[in-house]
Amino acid sequence: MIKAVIFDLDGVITDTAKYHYEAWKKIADELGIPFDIEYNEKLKGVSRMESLCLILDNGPGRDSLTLEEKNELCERKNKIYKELIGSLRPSDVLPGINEFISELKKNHILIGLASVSKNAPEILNRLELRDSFDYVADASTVERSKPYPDVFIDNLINLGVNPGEAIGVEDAESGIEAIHRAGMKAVGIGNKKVLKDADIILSTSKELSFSLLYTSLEMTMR
Ligand code: B16
Ligand code: MG
Repeated sequence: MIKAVIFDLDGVITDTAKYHYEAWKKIADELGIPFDIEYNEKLKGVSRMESLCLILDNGPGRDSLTLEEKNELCERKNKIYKELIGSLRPSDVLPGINEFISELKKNHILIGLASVSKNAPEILNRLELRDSFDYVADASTVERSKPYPDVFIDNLINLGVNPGEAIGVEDAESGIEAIHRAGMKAVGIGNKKVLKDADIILSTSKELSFSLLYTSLEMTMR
């Protein structure tokens, strides 16, 4: 039986994934390291520092800079990113998300948020969405980023549901792995090749509906 739906933030609730990419692209260009949208898929859902290390892996390697230099680049990326999210407003919630959340509430389904971003609280405030979630797990409640399952497990514990009663919604390969490692079913939104391991793959958030989850996943859940 479905009792909870746990959402990723960046790239599912709002399109901040494109801002992460834009900010990292500036840093990669400065460093003279090749970086494109395809390589960016690896960065989705992983922590800020690990994102930088993945970019360095495509160039001189993650050990080519000192920790101090890496921290400085991470801070600079975050400054660029914060400028980009500064104009976020409620109309930037992706299509179909508000309707899907209302439908879940009508069906008494608990709603969680699983983001590893330190900027998650600010984004939720800007979107005026904080009160829509029964529980929010972010970088302040868990340390390890996706593909570790921690951010989803933290939700399960605080929402009081079993993994077999919850569904995770993600746009990142690392996020689908994290959902499965938490023992939950996964809905992927976006690139079918990248999200191939998800239990259901949708092209856009507009396609999300409770009846779709119910008919496609309920029978397979404990
Ligand atoms: P920050 P999510 C993740 O958020 C992003 O997908 C990932 O690109 C980013 O590096 C990570 O948060 C850390 O974000 O630099 O803002 O702390 O997808 O888990 O909502
Ligand atoms: Mg995401």
